[in-house]
Amino acid sequence: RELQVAVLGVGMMGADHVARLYSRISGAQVVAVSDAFAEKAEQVAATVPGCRVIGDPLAAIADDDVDAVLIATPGQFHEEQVLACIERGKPVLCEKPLTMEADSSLAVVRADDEYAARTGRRLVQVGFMRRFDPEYAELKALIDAGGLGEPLLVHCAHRNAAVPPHFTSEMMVNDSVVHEVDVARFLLDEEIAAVTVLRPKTTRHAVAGQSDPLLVLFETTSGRMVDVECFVSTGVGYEVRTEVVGEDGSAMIGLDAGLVRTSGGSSGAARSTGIAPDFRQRFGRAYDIELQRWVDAARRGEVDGPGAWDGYAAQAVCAAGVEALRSGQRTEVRLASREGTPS
Ligand code: ISE
Repeated sequence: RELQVAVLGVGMMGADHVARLYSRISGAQVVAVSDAFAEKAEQVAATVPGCRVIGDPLAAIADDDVDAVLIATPGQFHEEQVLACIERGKPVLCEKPLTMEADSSLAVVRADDEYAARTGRRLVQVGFMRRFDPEYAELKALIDAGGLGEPLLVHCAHRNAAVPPHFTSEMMVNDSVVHEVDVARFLLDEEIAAVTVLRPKTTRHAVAGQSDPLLVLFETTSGRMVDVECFVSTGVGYEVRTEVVGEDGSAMIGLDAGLVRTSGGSSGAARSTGIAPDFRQRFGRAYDIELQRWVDAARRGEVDGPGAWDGYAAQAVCAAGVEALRSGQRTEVRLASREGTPS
């Protein structure tokens, strides 16, 4: 039968996923939604025929009609909800963060391991959608085919037009740079061993009291380096660029070079391309591919994307990143042993 999905949390991301599952993903049906704001849940449920509102997210996970769960609730609820999915043996796609701290993420890794040891099947996928973006996938394939020779450096830019007033520099690390953490681990196929965070001169558009932009440096276990410019109040648009520099060449993605338009005017002729306003446009295709593959894999009893370990490793690097931001010092990442956790 089609995969019967419950979506927990139908704010911006969750509502976007409900619409996606309903209109663009095959083999799945949204049968239940849950949200702390009952009115919001009713509103979203009304857009999908046959979709029920189940107020209590744990009851939605336990419901007999629900085969799989997509979690898009605020991060502090993820731990309890993901663990409940594992307990019920239900595949779960959890938006990042997997949980709020590295320790609790490690507990999820161990629970998923324990389930896999018993049943031969894993359940947890983390919503690092960039891995499904066609440009990132092409870059990864190029690296894996040896097209750049040995990769040595990665340069990243991650810019947002604006962020809400509660968005702190810690959140820049935990919510924004976390994507580059996953990209670096994905592209280079190794762990990040140390993090340094520098605070360049701050824009006058920064959230009061915060450092924006930040420059973040990752060192991998084999000594490669990844620099990340994270700038969340550019006033421009959503710009995500990644350039990998190898021994035998370099490759860059994220130039937004879709449609190139020429125009005239009093200030002179120009050639321009568009810039996505936010991640829903820039990574729309990535989300579609991510969800289609999640649904297909769940129906086969598999996970086909970043798993619990990737969620844990990202949390461990971000924890070191927040420490580095506060201290100004190079900070080593504390990572547990991966015993019993195959890649
Ligand atoms: C948000 O949570 C994301 O995941 C976006 O990709 C990122 O660009 C943004 O800064 C975060 O707030």
